Formats: sequence, structure tokens, C-alpha cells
Amino acid sequence: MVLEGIIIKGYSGFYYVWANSLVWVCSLRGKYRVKTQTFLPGDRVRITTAEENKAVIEEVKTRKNELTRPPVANIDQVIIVMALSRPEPDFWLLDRLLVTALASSVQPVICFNKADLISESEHEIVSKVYSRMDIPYLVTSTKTKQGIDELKSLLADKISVFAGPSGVGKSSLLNILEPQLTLKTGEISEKLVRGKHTTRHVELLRLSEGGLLADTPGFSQAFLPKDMKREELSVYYPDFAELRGKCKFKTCLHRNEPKCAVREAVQSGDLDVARYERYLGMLIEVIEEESRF
Ligand SMILES: Nc1nc2c(ncn2[C@@H]2O[C@H](COP(=O)(O)OP(=O)(O)OP(=O)(O)O)[C@@H](O)[C@H]2O)c(=O)[nH]1
Ligand SMILES: [Mg+2]
Ligand SMILES: [Zn+2]
Repeated sequence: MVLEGIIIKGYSGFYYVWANSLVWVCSLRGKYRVKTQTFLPGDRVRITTAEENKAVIEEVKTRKNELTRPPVANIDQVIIVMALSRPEPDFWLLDRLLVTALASSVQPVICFNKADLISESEHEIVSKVYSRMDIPYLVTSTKTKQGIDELKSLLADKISVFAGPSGVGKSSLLNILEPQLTLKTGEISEKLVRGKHTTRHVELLRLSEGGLLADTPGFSQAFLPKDMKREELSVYYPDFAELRGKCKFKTCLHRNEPKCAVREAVQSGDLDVARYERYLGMLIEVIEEESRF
């Protein structure tokens, strides 16, 4: 029997494929073992079934998109999870993940978890910067269940992946969404107030509302797409979008050019100065990367 399916995880040389409402343990057709082709969770494949739940992967479909951190393909959205506290939000990583998602044609969702740990006014400082963009913005807590229904409806019938640092509560969120999965979560070390990397591999899990969601190990570094051009970077800043057209120069990098609408917005307090400074930092990185070729 030939079936079309989707890889949900790779594990010690085998690929687990969801097809025809079953999970098939697949090996690779010989030609793929010699090729440099990679197989990622999310890859759409054609398989030939054998006895029991075994099958062979015959073909991989062209990917519509691909992320390297976490390593997944054909994703509808990436849920960037940060904790509002314990650990403190890593805005550098958040901005970087927003850029990589948008540059990879993956819809980002911003999810600030652990809302139970901070006051409304502390949260406002964050929401002022990140809820103004045309990007879904969620505030959740696995303790009070705040925002959980909203998250659930965002995930229904889509292929999604969690991304973010260790200890922010990605696995805890999944456990609240799908209690029968009981994923391992880690107690945050009281001294270090940072995560312990409890989750170790990427696996797409089936949600009862329909859809697939990958829990992923936390990480604190992410690289920008290698081929990015300096003029391109601000395209992935949705909060700069309406200003960009108002800059004097079409090629404005919003750095030190005259009559730059982005810089004017920063000066007038309309754009957050810290986010703008992180943009400048990333711009330097993109320029350095450009000159290496
Ligand atoms: N106060 C509070 N604590 C939370 C919340 N969500 C998760 N935690 C706690 O945060 C700690 C880390 O949670 P995990 O779910 O393991 O974090 P993770 O993002 O999966 O971490 P890695 O697997 O290492 O990437 C655990 O002690 C959780 O109980 C929340 O909404 N509020
Ligand atoms: Mg985890
Ligand atoms: Zn400008």
C-alpha cells in the first residue's frame, strides 16, 4: 500500500510517519541513505507499507518552508514562548526569532508565559512593544490557565512548533493543552533561575482539536538567515512597516540617514528605543555576514 504522510519524528535511524490515522515506523529507501537529503519532522513523504506498522520512505515532497532552530519543515506557525519572569524575557532572542520566522515564511505567534509571576503594570511595558504588530500576541499562565483557550484555538488544525529558551514553560503549556501526553517538565533551579533543558528532541504531537504541535528543547542562540541583505532586515520588523515608506531614502537602513521616519519615531517615543537598538545590533551582524562573501 502506498500512502502519503508526514514525519512526526526521527529517532535512532528510523522515521515515524503519521499516515492514514496510524503511526508507521519507516526506514529509508536505499538511495536516500547515500544522498545528503535530510529528513525533518514536518516533511511530507510517500511511503510503501510493509508488515505490521512498518514502512519505507520512497519520496520526500519539496518543503514549503524550513526552520533550523528548531529543525522542522512545512510549519504553519512558530509559537515563540518567553517567560515574563523566571527566566526574564530574552528580547534579543525574541527579536531574532521574529526575524527568522518572517524571513522563512513562517507565521510567528508571540506567547508570554508565567503571567502569574508579574503584575499588570510590569506586563504593560512588554505588551506596549510587542502587541502593536500584526502578529498574534498571547499572555498565558499554566498556573491560572490564563490565555490557554486562546492558545488552543490558535493551534487547531495547524502544524505548529514551540520555540524559546529553556525553562519558559513550553512543555508545561503542552501538558495543559493535552494532559494525556504528560511530557517531562523541569523545576527551575532556584539559584540560577534558568531552565535545565528538560526536553531533548523534536517531535510533532497530535492535538485532540486537530493539528500537530512540536515541543522542542529550549535554546538561547539563533542565527539569522545567511543570505540576508542589509536592506531586507527591517522588512521583518512589522512595527517599522508603515514608517519605512516615509523615510527620505528608499534604501534607508534607519541608522544615520537624514529624514528617517523610523529614527524620528524612536525620538518621539513612539517606537521602543531598546527594540530599535537591538535592530541596529542585528543590522551590524547582517552587514558583517554580507562582507564575508
Ligand atoms: N509560575 C509559573 N511557572 C510555570 C509556568 N509554566 C511553567 N512553569 C514552571 O517552569 C518550569 C519549567 O517548565 P518547562 O515546561 O519544563 O519549561 P520548558 O520550556 O519546556 O523547558 P525546556 O524543556 O528545558 O526547554 C517548571 O518548573 C514549570 O512548573 C507558569 O505559567 N507559571
Ligand atoms: Mg520542555
Ligand atoms: Zn529610515
